[in-house]
Amino acid sequence: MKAFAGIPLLAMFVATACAGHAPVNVPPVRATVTNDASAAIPPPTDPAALPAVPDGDTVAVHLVLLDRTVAIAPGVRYRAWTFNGTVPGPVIHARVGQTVDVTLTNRSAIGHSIDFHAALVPPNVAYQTIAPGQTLHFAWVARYPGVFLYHCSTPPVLMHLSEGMYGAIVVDPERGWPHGAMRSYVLVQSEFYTQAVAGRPDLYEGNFVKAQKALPDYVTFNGAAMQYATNPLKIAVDRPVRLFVVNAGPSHFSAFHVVGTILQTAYVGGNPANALHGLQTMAIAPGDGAMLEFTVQQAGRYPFVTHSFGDADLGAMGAFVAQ
Ligand SMILES: [Cu+2]
Repeated sequence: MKAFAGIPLLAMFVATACAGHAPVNVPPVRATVTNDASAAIPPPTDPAALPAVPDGDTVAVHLVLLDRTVAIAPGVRYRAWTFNGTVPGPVIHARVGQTVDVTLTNRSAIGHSIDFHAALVPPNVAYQTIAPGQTLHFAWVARYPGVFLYHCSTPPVLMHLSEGMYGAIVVDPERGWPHGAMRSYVLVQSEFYTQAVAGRPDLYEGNFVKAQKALPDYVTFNGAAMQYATNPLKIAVDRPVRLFVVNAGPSHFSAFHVVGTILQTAYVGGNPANALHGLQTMAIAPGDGAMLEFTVQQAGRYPFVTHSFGDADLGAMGAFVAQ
């Protein structure tokens, strides 16, 4: 060891073992809980739009847990548990190397939590359940690029997911995506398991037995059945399109397919290291995401579906219109 005099053996081992992986000097994640729920509710955002990555080293994420009635299909209102009042919750956008500074405030009726699939943290510290009236704060550093799910992980997780507690977090590679900037859309696929609220013909609530059997009444993109079949997303001829797709489940796989085109590049997990080429359909597991690129050569209407067609029939169907 004489040649390495002055370098502690353990530090050498750690540096060698971790080469090419997560950095060695990661500070421990600490969480604080305060008895204060006075935080303002951030305004709703377009669920299909990817917001800009904030400048600087820190992405401040403010999420307020709220019980809200949301529209999940035409004429169907659903009593949901939400992040910031919408299902899915807001799209979060960060870049590798940035610190994601999370403030979670519980203004709902029961305990909830948040689990970021993009984070490397001890779940018992960061993903702890907070009671109504409390605020949780913790921060983590984005280490891996990709398209990730975030969700409430309070037991039973199946119930909190089926009630609507999920969203997408996109982490850009440090030097941006391969193939440069493109028109982008975010799509979160998810299932709803419902039963009518007694005496309220247009109002529904969750049905846990249906959720356990994975027999949904609706399967949606961005929380509302068929919404993009009615109001298609605009794309342009000969201009590449980038989709950030998250499957929130809770239980069904997505077989994501755009009719009339081929996915030129598909990135498993949304990580540029996991590139596939020339796909007809991308399999996206519950709790996973993908980044997909395609280009159309002619004006027209290009439907997108999950090719698990039972689920498409329940609402997981939309369209792009190219001009
Ligand atoms: Cu919850």
